Amino acid sequence: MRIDVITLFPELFSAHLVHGVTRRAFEPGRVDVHLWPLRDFGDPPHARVDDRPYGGGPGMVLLVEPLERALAAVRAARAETTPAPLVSFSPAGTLLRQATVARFAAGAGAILLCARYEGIDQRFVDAHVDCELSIGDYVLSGGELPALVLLDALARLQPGVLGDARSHQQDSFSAGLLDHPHYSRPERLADGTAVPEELLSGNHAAIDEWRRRQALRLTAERRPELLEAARAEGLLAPADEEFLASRRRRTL
Ligand code: 4GY
Repeated sequence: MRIDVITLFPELFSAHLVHGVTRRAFEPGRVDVHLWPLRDFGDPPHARVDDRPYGGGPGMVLLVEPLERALAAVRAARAETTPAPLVSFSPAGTLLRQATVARFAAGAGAILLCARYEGIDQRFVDAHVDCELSIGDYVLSGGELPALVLLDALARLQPGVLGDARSHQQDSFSAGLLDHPHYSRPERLADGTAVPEELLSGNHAAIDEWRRRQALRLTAERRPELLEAARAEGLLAPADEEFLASRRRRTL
């Protein structure tokens, strides 16, 4: 898959592309990331990409024409049959969820537009942006971090990127539930706190059951709306419902 990124700060991406387990996703033949410095498409003589907002007020707005030149260059370089979606990031976008990430991972790629300042001239958004995404209810100073969030979530879904194919079938959300807690050595800390005994039994069925129940418990406690969605999607087995019902009886 090919991802093109239009940004005023391409250097913000390089560390992420070369470090960590996700680095392998960005090796040849996997997620092919192309960075397009928006400044290269700015208006002469000083490569201007922004100007003051009509109506007044603080800050600057990204200009339509540099954005259209950058987009045309990207579209030409992609030589697409079906045009990739142009994605921008703002708190006004649709909340990014694992299901959306999975849809992107199954597709042929995207063009990510990272805004800065007060945002993009709305005429460019209306004419060209296919999808606005939000990564949460807080205000950032640019679209680069949200683009990196999407890239990271996409990277770890690429076949062969996580060492063990099971690790993303079992993680949060793929089962519609939060992940169970994890423990490693030592079995007992200096202060006496121990690893749950179910995990030390060597009985894989008992371990799986304990982990499933922990995932159900954590999701019920922290994110009841996710549990409701998992139920509506038919992701809860009769044994899950029995466990949840027994917990409800205990807490009454
Ligand atoms: N939250 N989720 C977010 C954001 C800031 C456009 C420049 C967010 O996705 N993006 O806070 N973006 C951007 C918005 C102008 C600053």
